[in-house]
Amino acid sequence: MPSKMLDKLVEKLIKSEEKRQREGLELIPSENYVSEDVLTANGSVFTNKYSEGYPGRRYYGGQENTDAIERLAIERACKLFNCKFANVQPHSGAPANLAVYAALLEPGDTVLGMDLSHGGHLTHGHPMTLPAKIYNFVRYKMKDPETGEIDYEDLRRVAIEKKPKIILAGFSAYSRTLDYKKFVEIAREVGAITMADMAHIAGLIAAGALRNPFDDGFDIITSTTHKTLRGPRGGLILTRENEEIAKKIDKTVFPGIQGGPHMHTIAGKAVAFGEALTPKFKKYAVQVLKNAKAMEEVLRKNNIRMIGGGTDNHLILADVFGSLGVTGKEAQTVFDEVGITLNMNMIADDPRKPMDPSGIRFGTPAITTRGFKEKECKRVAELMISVLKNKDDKKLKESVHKEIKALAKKFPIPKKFV
Ligand code: DSN
Repeated sequence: MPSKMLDKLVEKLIKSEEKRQREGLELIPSENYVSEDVLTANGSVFTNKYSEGYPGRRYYGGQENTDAIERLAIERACKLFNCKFANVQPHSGAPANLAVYAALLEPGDTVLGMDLSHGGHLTHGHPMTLPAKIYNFVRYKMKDPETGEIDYEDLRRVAIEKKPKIILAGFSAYSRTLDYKKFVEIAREVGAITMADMAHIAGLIAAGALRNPFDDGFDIITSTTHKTLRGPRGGLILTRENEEIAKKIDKTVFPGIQGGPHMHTIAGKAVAFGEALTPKFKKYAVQVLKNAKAMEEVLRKNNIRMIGGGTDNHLILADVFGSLGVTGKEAQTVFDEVGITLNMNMIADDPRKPMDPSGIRFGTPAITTRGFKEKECKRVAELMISVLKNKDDKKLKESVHKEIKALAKKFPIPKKFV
């Protein structure tokens, strides 16, 4: 931010948020820190520009720089994810998913997605959302929450019975690996399009640390750009090779559901995609996975139940109520007190309510950006367990908070990523 702002009220809040981020540990698995270059691009004069349309086909003049920046973002996105087409205009993940549904479905058509209580996302058909009012969402689940394996037999049975137009793989609270090949086989059997919402793991896929659904034949990937991908808040739609699908998606993003693209965000995306193409980012992604495994080990040793039995990615979903009698909300609150931010979360078939569920969800993308390795992650997991076991012990919480602050100071949020 500029050293001095005229609006002192807003300046104060920005500074206070900077301090919160600097002094605390961010364990929300969908959050991360961006580089100074991404911040600069995102806060640049591109915010002043209207660019309705696509590069070379805009409805306003003065597009020589916006065209170049959007082309660069598209080219880098295609290179990162090994695909032919990218739409970098979605404002975030929800409009990206809506655009795919609207481009490829008629009202009433069926989508087969992961059950929300088993890790799926709101935009995959939660009854409160607009897509659920327009389309018919049906579900698949885990076979067994203790292993996290998807019940592929049931998925196939439902696909044959309900004839979905889209089969959707993707999640926001699932810690295991999906068998993309099985999804593609089933989709081909019933004539469905395959869509992967990889918002959480996009950076890990881009870096080659996790499997790319396109390599197994998926048609479409949607994502946000601000989680493991470490870009500005935004969305992204990728099409592997089918130009007809890509054209329908472009038309649906604009003018279908969005107006002018946010060119400052697209500039930030271009920077982040460039950073993700570097060898340093590959190392980062591998470390995110190692760090999550290190935390998993500590939880296992302490008999904390993890949904899916552990993690193959960046996140852990722990049943703190079942394991320790502490509710998700109580855990989130007590962690706030000691400078650890994470979120309460429903677990599979949770008997409790969304505003005070049985679980907590946490992950390693942001602390890995700070430079944490397995040793520090194990220590954080140990501290977390001691806080959960002694949540009313003021002295213990004070000492944990002190240690968390010291760790945050030792590993400052970096400014340059390449
Ligand atoms: N809100 C995001 C998350 O935390 O997973 C998903 O959109």
